[in-house]
Amino acid sequence: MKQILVIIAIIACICAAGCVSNPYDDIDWPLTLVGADGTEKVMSVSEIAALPSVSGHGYAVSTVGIKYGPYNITGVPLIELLDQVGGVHEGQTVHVSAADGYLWVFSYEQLLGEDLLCLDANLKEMKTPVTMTPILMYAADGAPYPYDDGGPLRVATMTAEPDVITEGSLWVKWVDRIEVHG
Ligand SMILES: Nc1nc2c(c(=O)[nH]1)N[C@H]1C(S)=C(S)[C@@H](COP(=O)(O)O)O[C@H]1N2
Ligand SMILES: [Mo]
Repeated sequence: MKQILVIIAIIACICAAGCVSNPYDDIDWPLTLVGADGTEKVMSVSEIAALPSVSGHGYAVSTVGIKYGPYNITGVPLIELLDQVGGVHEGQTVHVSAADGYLWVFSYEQLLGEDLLCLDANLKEMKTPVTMTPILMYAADGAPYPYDDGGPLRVATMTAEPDVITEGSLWVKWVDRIEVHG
């Protein structure tokens, strides 16, 4: 009798493990990374979600007013993601693009969080710079970032402190290619 219970318990564990699926496994969205020397690496959303991640505040203003957030956002810092293809160094730029043709170019300094515009609640430029990190976001408020909002992969400028509003134009939607130039 005991042996039967043990066998049932083992089968139950195997089934439970198979049922706890990763929400990113089903997302078919290949991202191509291109290094400065032309090295290409294609990554899936679940591979990106398995890299060391950071979380913080995400809040942005679009051309039509404040639109994003405040969210609690999660992603991989762009500077760390690009270590997959040889890294980014001083003097190089990073081109982030999407299938609709949108392209945003970040300088090396911006990837380190410098030279990025930050606004206060009244949309006035903040004189004291805050810590800002450009990330490739894949989750907001604990859930995969939805396609209709620009997911599954969107650039976001994450801040450590709340109530800092960043520029929506940097929040590239539907990111499918990131290239290091120079
Ligand atoms: N792929 C893509 N990302 C994009 C844009 C775009 O046209 N295409 N517009 C940018 C600009 S200028 C702003 S203000 C915000 C607007 O996002 P929304 O269209 O979701 O309001 O997304 C940014 N990211
Ligand atoms: Mo915009």
